[in-house]
Amino acid sequence: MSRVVGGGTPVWSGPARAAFVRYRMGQRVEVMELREPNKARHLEGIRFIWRWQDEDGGYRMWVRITHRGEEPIHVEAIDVLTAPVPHLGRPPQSWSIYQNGWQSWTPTFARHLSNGLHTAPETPAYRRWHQPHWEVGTDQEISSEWVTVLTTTTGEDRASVLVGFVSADKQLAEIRIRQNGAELTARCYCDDILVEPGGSLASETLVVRTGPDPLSLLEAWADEMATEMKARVPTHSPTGWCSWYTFYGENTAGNVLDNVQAIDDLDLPLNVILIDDGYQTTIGDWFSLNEKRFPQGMETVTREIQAAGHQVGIWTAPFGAAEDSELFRQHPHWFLQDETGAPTVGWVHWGKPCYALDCTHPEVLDWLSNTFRHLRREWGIDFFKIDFLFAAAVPGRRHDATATRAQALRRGLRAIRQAIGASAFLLGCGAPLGPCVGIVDGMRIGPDVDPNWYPVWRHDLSALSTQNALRNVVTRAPLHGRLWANDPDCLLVRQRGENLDLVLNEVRTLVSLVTLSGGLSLDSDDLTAIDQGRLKYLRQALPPTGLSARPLDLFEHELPGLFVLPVERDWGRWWVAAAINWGDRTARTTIHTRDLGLPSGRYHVFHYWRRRYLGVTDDAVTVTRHQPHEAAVLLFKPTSDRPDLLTTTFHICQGLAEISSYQFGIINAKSTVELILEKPGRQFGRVFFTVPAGWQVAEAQIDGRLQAPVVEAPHIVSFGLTLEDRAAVELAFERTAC
Ligand code: 9PG
Repeated sequence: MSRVVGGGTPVWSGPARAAFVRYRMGQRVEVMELREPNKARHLEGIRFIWRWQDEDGGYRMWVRITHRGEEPIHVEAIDVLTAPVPHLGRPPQSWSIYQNGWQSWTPTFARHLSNGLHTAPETPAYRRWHQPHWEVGTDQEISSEWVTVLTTTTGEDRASVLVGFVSADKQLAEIRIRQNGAELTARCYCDDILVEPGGSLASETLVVRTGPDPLSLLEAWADEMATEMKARVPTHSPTGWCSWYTFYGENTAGNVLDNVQAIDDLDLPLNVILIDDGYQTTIGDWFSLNEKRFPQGMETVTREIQAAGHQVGIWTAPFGAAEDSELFRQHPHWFLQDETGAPTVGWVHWGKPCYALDCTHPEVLDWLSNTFRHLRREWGIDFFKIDFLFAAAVPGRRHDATATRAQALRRGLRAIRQAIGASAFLLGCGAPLGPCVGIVDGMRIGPDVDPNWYPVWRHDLSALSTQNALRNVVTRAPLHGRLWANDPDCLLVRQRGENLDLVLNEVRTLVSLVTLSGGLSLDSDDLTAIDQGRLKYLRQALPPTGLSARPLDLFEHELPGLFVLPVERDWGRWWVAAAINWGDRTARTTIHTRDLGLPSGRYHVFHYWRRRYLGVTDDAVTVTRHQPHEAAVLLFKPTSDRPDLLTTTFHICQGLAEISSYQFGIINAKSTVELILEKPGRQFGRVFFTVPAGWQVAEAQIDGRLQAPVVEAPHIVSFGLTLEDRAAVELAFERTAC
């Protein structure tokens, strides 16, 4: 059987592990079994080889088929590895398993085996949206797309194993776990593609890695996939405004331009103006505008947005066409077909069936090129949100019988990327994750946010709801900055009322987790009517830092409660930790510094949203009255024996985004701290300083004007200031007379 040696590599020997290739020759189904690595087997002129490389801390493997026979074959699937699950030293009941969803909106979490199987709604519509193999019917296996990590619960002897594909451009691939955790299969779906004599086929590349910490394994896997797939990671996470979550498809040119005006009046650092779903007459006819809403055409609108200094973004769902579209009427042969030859429904868009385009058809690729070239050149679009991408990868009969669904999707994506050029930003949405790596710049990683915390009209983990959106923001955080920039979906900060049912704590949680995740930062409020008291939350989220927090208890809780951003600057080191109360009751939450990954030592603790200094700890801190759905954002900063900056309230990351310069000086009994804060717009906030025993503030100047400190607690002072683009804070401290 298999075992993990000293937390090291699993040892599989003899018949315990194998690879399988399932294919069809005529009507005959064959299963080729490969038990010996690196040794070819031949059958009817077809050569099969299971490549296997031992690597430091694991393995790398793939299967290759070379067809030198006479008769064409159809390949159904390649199991790159079937093996007993490695022993992790503890019984399977105590394991937790990462289950990655298929596409952007599919729920993702780590679940304990003892909690049973997570079951998603078994409706045909759900399966079509969220499961890559929706025709196969229900099964009782755990499946995780492209990658999984299995781990024992925390402890000294924690052992974890990652099984994951590091390439994803050839087949859709997943890891399946059967028999209560006893056996696993890493499978590449070849979709019955045709391999002609003379042809060949390779599976995706699988790695197996072991180590103590499951989160680090997942991060390292994402790094490896990024290298293998040449991921595009933008240097800065985009900011912007999106029309969807206020106007919901009823957005007019007037709404959009009024919001552009409001953004400029309020001096908000929101760059991209994203015109979401609703400007077009129907899915597929992207140049046929809804005349009531966009009477002057799109070019006038985009020109005005650009004249105001913004980039223009547009939403499309490029791989489908509604049944009432001209595209479908004129080109019925451009669509995927089912066995009866009828067009395949990709998805149902707000009640309207949309057929799935066949991205292996050259005319479809030409149409995609022309469409996106026009959007880029004539409309002047810089930012493309391409949605419902899974439609290109639904099962169906394709023009090119040698292309898998993953390849079809990738051909469609590549046509779009080539048409818009490397400088435009491409955001995937409703997208099967793997095949998008290397082509998109950004990726929606969760279900839609919503004016409601819990789903209102469909109760499952993929339904529109802020809680569902935030689950994936946290559980898919390891992908950010590695495979692309994560899009956590939009910020909503408007006041509670008709258009928003979130209470203040829930708004703060949305803003906190989105900001700590470091990805795209798009607001979707009607900014022409925004309350000043709410605008401040948006300002504290901007700009995005680009750095993501880590879900430290990802493998302990399906809804992780500790999302921690470690920060290191040449002038200091601190941690911003969101402790999330997902429950519906007020709680008392104790957080141990060792669970945050802090080196042992003494730390100042600051409660960001309550603006309260909680004192010094070398062990734990307790959040009393931790409200339902509240993310308590806590700063941990090492204590020091000299006066120092503690924090600022201008940004949730507390110094990472807004401090552009920090100078410290010490001469004899005097020390000075000089800070420059920089942030667009006008905002009020405070800066906090620690003043250790033996020191006192001698003089403080804000933008050259003397200001007296406010004593917040023993050894903690603060200064209030209005930051308008830039502010200078200069402090002199002196020794107290003993
Ligand atoms: C526009 C929207 C927004 C949003 C996208 C996508 O029917 N549904 O369940 C459903 C779910 C999500 C959804 C649309 C429909 O959202 O994620 O940001 O662009 O399309 O239609």
